[in-house]
Amino acid sequence: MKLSHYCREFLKCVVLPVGLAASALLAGCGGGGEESASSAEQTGLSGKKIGFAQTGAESVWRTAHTDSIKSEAEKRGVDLKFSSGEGKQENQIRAVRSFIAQGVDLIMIAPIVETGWDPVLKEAKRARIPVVLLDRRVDTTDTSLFETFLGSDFVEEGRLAGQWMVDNVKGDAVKIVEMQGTPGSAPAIDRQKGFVEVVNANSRFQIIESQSANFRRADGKDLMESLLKKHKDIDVLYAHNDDMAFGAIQAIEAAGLKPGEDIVIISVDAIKEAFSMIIAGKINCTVECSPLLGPLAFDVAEKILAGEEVERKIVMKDEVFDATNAAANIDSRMY
Ligand code: GYE
Repeated sequence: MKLSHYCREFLKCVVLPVGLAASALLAGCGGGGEESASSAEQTGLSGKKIGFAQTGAESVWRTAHTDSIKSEAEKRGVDLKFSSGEGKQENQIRAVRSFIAQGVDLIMIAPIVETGWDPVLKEAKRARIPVVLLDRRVDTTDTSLFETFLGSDFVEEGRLAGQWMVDNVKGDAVKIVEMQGTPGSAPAIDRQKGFVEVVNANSRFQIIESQSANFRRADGKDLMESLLKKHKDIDVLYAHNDDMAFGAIQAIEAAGLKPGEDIVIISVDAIKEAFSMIIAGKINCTVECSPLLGPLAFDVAEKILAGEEVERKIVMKDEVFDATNAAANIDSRMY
């Protein structure tokens, strides 16, 4: 019964067309302003201490993710202890230890990289503090160290990006440069994996270079500058997030080339600015990854603290945007 109730909420939130997904997350899953604040089901977290160890503020996506968690915590009267890791795992681990020392009721972590979490997760388990993994997963053999993972399927995002390319980019010897996210992070590893899977199955395509620009706009610009110097014949840029693609676009334009025409640009996140870029013809495709995890994250936290069972993995449904649907969806983008 508990589970099926949860599944209903989950379906409302997740298995919806993307244009509606963000509003469904907010309206359908208990993020709905005054109504949610006053409904009995939403008061369970009032006064609870929840620690959230965020990665940092590397991208527009990340800022939207932070805002979603903070605003939802406020709506529900949660005493949120927020910590930004500023791009460093050691800062995140220190934050988790301090949450444990403060005796929080639950800990949320958006783990910057996949490995190296076991010791601190064991400390949380010993202190009987449940852990929810938000957005990025960890690499551990002991899955009892966290209650659930809530986020997107990054391998599938990589596949969607690759499939869009196969369906839309013509030519027999298409040369691709890949701009990876933070080394060792789940989205960088998985977005590469899914994309490479599709490329390897299509002999028309070849990845000629793959380097990290850390999910950051400035790094994307620098990396693209050096790639343009090195390769005169880049056909496609696949960037693991929109911010890096925006930086790359500046470098492409500075080199006298037309982004979106001379070089096809495919990225991930689907932030509002990427929709404008698609409409302007500078980005060809962006694969969605929703940062609006706050309402669902606190629904899950509430259930865990009430002793209810939750799904071990809660996966958001992502869609693909390009010139065929960007204009129709830009106004409903919330980030
Ligand atoms: O794509 C990127 C951010 O983990 C899904 O992190 C997230 C990624 C997102 O910095 O913009």
